[in-house]
Amino acid sequence: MAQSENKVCTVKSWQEGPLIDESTLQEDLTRHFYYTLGRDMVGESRLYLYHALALTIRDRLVARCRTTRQQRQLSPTRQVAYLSLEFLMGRALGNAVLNLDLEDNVRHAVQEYCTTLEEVAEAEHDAGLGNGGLGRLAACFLDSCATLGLPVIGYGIRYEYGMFNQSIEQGHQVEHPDNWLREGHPWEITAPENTRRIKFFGHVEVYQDKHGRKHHQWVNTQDVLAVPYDVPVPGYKNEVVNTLRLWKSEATDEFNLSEFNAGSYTEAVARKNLAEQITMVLYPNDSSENGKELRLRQQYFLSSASLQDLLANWVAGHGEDFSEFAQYNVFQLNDTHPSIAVAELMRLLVDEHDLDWDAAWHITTRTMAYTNHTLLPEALEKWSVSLFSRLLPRLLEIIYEINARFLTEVACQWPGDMQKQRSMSLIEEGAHPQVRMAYLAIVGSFSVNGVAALHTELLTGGLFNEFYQLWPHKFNNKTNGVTPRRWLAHCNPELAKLIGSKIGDQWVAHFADIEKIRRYYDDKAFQTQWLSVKQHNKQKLVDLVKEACGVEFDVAMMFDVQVKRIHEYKRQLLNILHVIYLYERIRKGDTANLTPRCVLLGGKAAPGYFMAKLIIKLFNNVAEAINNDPLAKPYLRVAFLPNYNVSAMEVICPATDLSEQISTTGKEASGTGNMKFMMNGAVTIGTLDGANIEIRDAVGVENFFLFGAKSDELAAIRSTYNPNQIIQSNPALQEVMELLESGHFNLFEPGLFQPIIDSIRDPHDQWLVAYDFESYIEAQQKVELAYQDKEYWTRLSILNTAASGEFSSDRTILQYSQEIWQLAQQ
Ligand code: 26V
Repeated sequence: MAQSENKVCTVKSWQEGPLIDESTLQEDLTRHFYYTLGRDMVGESRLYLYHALALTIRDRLVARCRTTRQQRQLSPTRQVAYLSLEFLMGRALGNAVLNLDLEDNVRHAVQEYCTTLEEVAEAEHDAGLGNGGLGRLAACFLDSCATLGLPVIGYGIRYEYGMFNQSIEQGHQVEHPDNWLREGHPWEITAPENTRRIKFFGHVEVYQDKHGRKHHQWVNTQDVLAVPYDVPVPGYKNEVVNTLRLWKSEATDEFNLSEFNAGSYTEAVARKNLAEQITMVLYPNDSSENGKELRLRQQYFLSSASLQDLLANWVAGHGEDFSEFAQYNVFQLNDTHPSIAVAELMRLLVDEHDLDWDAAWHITTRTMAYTNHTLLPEALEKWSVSLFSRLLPRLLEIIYEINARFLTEVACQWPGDMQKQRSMSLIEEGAHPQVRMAYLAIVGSFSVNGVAALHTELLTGGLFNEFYQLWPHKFNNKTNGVTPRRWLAHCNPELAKLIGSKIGDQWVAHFADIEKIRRYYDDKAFQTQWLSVKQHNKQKLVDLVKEACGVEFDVAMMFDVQVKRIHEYKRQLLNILHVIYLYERIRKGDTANLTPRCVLLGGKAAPGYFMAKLIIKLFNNVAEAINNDPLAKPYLRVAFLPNYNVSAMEVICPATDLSEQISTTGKEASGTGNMKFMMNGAVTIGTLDGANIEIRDAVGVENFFLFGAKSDELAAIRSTYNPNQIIQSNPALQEVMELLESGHFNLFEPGLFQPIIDSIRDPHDQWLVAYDFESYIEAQQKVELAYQDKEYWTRLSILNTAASGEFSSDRTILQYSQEIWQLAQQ
């Protein structure tokens, strides 16, 4: 043996690592700029300075991440893996600077480069690894878990291309790829030593061991590697840094080599592409994408890699003894997207770790917890049995076995009721049988939760009622929340400072404290300051709208905003009808009581969603007509902000006066934009849907502009719904429809909006646009009056922020922690 191999390694341990604190920040920035990145011109692009600063901050995150890990290893407790196909993180720099309390140092350091923190931060691409609410919720949850010091690790996919970028051309949405990694992603650190191997295709062989026990071997598979990239998640001023582990797919080496040696170079390269395809692109939330094989591959890839990761860690610490595994691990499934994890955990425990079925099922059903995020039938995932049997043959066998045992339980509960067995089966029968993923998630989990009170009621009373009857104890509600760090402290620093001047800064980490600001809602001087902050924020949005849309907004007018994914149930169409109604009034000279307003709409339509795209086009055509009409200018300005994303919302929500939350009752599971607006002092006009109900209760019914049908009236309304009659009997709506139908907004494109007109007039219109029009207009008129009284409106605004305490994701996560995860109190 060589001499050197006997030597004890004397490399410094982590405790003795180089000094990393505020005092060395300036030096580190310079070092990264000059040496890591090899730059020397101070005037060089902001991008390099951003990278140097990100690396400087990352050093500090890495140090804390290590300490966090070390401390947890010293006293192990139960930990949570949050499994999600989406993490909509947005930008990381500003958030890290805030949470590490480095703002003053960083501002000082970048001054040397003749620029500002804000300018440098603009160089960062949004990490847009999510569609909307569900993905952003996962990001807010990670922030809250780290802030509360909870041992929670996020597991997701490192998509090469995130949510598509949207531009507007001739009023139409055009999609562009989001190549967010092109200029590098300085926050991530890869851990190739933790690479996992994922199986696809192949077949299952059964053999008996010498004790007569049956074993299943999934063989002849085509394997793909999962390589982890770790992104640090800092808690707010508490030294904790958690991890978000994102998996990238890569081809295995031997796979390439064997084909290569057989002379099939091109085939080998093609297969490499196939493997790398898995994490290439985030699927848009689009029912036309349902059933796509690549999406199922992504789901299994994430689930298998993450579970293998956790099991490998367990085995490293405990060997093959899984008796205490369930005591130390929880898996939270973010919707059904990772629900194949239920079957995969069974496979890993039974096939790869030799547990018997019952022991494995005991562990699975004590570690899995499922969150539902939608009641829309088209969003409930089903996968064809034939696809499953080809792509994941062993998983299908396991699902059948779970189902057989489950149906025995159903038969015990409802003896002789075959219909029950059919309706609750994990397999939907028919010409093309399907696996019902939500049912798999429910059967395999100890907890099933909805995301707002009404949503959970509708789940237990409707969609999942049979399961609720069988296992009422599994079901619970966890009303969503958003992180007050990003959605108030970071995005609205002026308001944060004003709040701080009155009630101190405790609220940033203890958001229930925000209620203390209520004391000042009648204080004139405070109101003046509040209003002045709002005006500043509005000016920033004016600049953004001018630059992005070429439309002049005016801070003196009311800012009326609806930003969210474009979907019929969210009823951007109702908003447009109101805009047309206002325009009609202006054209008729009926402007006596009209409050001047700027209407802003933003959001992406799924690329295959025809109606959503047509709604964008209609809004843009209406905007064009209004903005070019000098009559309208003093009263109404209308703009569609292209490419709505997390960073845009950081400018939009602090500047908004009126928050539009106008979905058809029963359709929006919770909503979270509603909470961001509320925190920033916007007043809501909304239906009794999702978390709007709780928002209205919190702020007081007199401080919320309610309209629309109630959820318990819907069945009766739908059964006799006659939109044409409603239109006929409502002169305002009649005029709006006439203007729309006259082709006024599509002079050169006859018939363009016919599908929209037809949908409003359709007695089967699920979204009840015509039904709610009248009450919407009435509520808008109340808004106008309220806004005209500046003092009254400012009071409303203060009251909204003051009442937003319960919509912090810290509250939500504490509830998950205590009621589902049962984590030790930190
Ligand atoms: C479905 C699909 C199907 C095709 C492939 C891609 C894809 C991606 C996502 C989805 C389901 C999305 C469900 C969802 O986003 N729900 C939203 O969750 C928010 C957080 O709980 C909630 O505030 C919103 O009300 C709810 O719509």
